[in-house]
Amino acid sequence: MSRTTRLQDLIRVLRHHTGPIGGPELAERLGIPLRTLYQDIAALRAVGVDVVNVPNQGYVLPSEVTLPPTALAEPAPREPAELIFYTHPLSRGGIVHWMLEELGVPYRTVLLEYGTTMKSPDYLALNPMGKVPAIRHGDAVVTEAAAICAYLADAFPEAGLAPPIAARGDYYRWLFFAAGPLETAIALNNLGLQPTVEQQGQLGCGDYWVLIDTLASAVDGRLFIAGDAFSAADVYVGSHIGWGMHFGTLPRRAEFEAYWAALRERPALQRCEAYIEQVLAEG
Ligand SMILES: N[C@@H](CCC(=O)N[C@@H](CS)C(=O)NCC(=O)O)C(=O)O
Repeated sequence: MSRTTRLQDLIRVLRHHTGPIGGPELAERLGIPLRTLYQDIAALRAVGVDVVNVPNQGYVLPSEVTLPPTALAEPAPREPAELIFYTHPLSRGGIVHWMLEELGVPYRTVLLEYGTTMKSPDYLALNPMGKVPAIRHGDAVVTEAAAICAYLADAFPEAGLAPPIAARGDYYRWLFFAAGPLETAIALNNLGLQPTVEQQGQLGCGDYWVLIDTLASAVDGRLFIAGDAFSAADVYVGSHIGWGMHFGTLPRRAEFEAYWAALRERPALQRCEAYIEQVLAEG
C-alpha cells in the first residue's frame, strides 16, 4: 500500500469514528503496525493536519480538515547527495578510504597536497585546520577521521557499520578512546615526552602503558571491538592499531597482532593497501 493511500485511509477512519480511537485499535483497523501509524500521524501533522491525542482516550481529528490535493502526495524522489572525499594518499585519509570502501557507495576523491592545496582558501573554508581527511556529503561537511567514520556509518545504514543505538556503548567508547586518549598518548610517546604521575592525572590520556594495556584487553581474543559484528569502530581503532604497529608507534602486542591479522582479510582494506603500495611505487 502506498504512503498516500495509507494517509488517506487514516484520515477516513478518523473522520468516521465517533470520538477518540486508541492507537492499537486504529493500527489494527488500518492493518498497519503501530510504529507505522505513529509515523503516519507525524506525517499528517507535518502537512498541517492536527491529529489530536486525547490523553488516555486516543486520537481524534478536528471536524474541519481541508487539505490541498498535493499535501498527501509521495515526496518527490531526491537525487542522492554527492559524496566527496578530500585526502592525501599518505595520511589519515587512509582510514576514511577504508571506511568508504567498506560502504561500497559511490564517492569522488579530491587529492590535496601538503602545504599548498591543503592550505588554499577554498579548502580552508571546508576545514579551517587545513588538514585531511574531510568529506562533503550534500550540505554536510565532516572533518576528523573518527567523526567521518561515525557519520558515514549513520548516513548509509544499509551497510550495517554501526550497531543499533541501544548497543552502542562499546562502539562510542572505543571510537572516542582512540580519537582522544590513544592519539594523544601515541603523539606524546613519539615525541619522547614522559608525563610525570601528577601530569598523567591531568592529561586525558593518562599513562601510555596503562592505555596500551587497556586497548590490548579490549581486543584480546576478539574479531570486533564493539559487539559481534564489524563496525566503523573497527575501521578507526583497527587503523590505529595496524598502522601504529607498522610505524612503530604502538608495540607489537600479541592481542594487537591477532586483531589486526583478522581485519587484514577484509577485501576493502586490501584494496586500500594495494592503492597505497601503488602510490609509493610510483613515488
Ligand atoms: N585529528 C585529525 C588529524 C588530521 C591530520 O592531522 N591530518 C594530517 C595528515 S595525517 C594533515 O592533514 N596534516 C597536514 C597539515 O597539518 O598541514 C583527524 O583525525 O582527522
